[in-house]
Amino acid sequence: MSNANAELASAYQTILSVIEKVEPRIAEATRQELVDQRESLKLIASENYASLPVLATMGTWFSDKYAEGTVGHRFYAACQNVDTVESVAAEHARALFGAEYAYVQPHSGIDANLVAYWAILAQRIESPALEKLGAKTVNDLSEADWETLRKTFGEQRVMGMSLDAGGHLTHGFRHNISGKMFHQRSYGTDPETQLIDYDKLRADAREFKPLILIAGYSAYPRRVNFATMREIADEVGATLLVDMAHFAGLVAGKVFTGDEDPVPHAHVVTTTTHKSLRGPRGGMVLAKQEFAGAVDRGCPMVLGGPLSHMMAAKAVALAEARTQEFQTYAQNVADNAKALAEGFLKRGQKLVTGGTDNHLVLLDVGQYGLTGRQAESALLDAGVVSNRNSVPQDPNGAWYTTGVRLGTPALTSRGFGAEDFDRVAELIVDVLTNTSANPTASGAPGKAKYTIADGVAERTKAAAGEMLTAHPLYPGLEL
Ligand code: DSN
Repeated sequence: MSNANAELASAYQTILSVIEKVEPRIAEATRQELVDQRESLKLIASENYASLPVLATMGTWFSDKYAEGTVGHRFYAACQNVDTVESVAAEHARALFGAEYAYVQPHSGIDANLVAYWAILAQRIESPALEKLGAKTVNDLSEADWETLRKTFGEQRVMGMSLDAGGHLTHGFRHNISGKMFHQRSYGTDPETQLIDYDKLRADAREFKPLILIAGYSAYPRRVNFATMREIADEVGATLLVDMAHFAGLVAGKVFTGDEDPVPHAHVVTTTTHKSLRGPRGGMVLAKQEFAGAVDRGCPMVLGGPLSHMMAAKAVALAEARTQEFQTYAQNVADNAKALAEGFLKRGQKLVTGGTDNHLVLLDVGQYGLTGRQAESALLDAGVVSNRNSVPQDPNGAWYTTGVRLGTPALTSRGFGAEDFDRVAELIVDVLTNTSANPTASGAPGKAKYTIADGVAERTKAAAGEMLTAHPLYPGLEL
């Protein structure tokens, strides 16, 4: 990431002093958050550091404007500037990803997925039903036909990756609305290789016949063949939905191309904008033209008024992502993940799937007798911010887990390179080697309590501090 520009750095000082006069605790928390982010090794695979222009664009009076509807077709007056913002963001999204259609209103990833689900239901279920009944909209249906249609929505099936194989909550998990809206079946990974077994997936899809086949993940450290996923979807009459939230930056940066680029293959693609894509917190839907009209009904179908200030920031981030500099960044994210994985492997660590070819690694900490939660906490004590994550067939369940997920997008934004990530692996191994699970009162190992040997957290923080100082976050921004 380039240096913070000096004018913005001083603007942030002014902004904080103004906030301080209204609610000093918020000004203080904001300052402290910058200190904390600067002084830790941020390895949460879904986090990043947006540029100051992106951050600044979020804080404007566009926040004060209602604009339900779509460009040129709003339910509120005086939306001419929001129209500009939404059009520019969508234009950048289409050009960046080579998408036929882009909808930039979703507030988050789950919103983007809900928009996609309802758009697919509208296109695949509602439209044919209306046509059959000679109705234009649901308003034209009799009460009885409407009841039948409502029941038909509830009978649909989705198939996505299971949570413990690296899938996401919104892909049909029982504790998410997607698992309650749809009949759901998940596909896992091969027990030996921990990789997606496309033959098994195909056989399952043939049997289950989902309306929607979902590809995408939040903790699978490998690339997916979207051409094969589309072939399977076509074979069983499913619509292919790809959730690329985690790896959108690698698609934007042309690291994932051909069969690994979801956009040409999927009917609908969803994403967040704040992970590897390095934009503001938000979501987005890309779609083939046949789904455009249905996607546009995202508001009011499942969304409230668009967050115009966030759409503006998406436009700025997407413009940044259309540069050669961003392509270099994306390649570095993938190269650094490989360096991190190799750093672990040469130090005898166990990685889910044996490595990575995207932006994350999933470290199995079972060999230390630690849960993922203990490892996450011990690492945090040492200034390493990661998050615990299930491994396939996790013996410790989804709360304690046996894995720690580590991603390279954020530190790569600070300029960390392969050698730095090898050192990061060394530091993490040092912490884990020197951490032990505390027994509970009954003598069994506790799942949450742990002890780090004296001095280890301190030496890790000192070593991390040297790297962090060499790669400053928002240089020039002093609060
Ligand atoms: N919370 C995000 C992640 O960490 O992967 C996904 O929603």
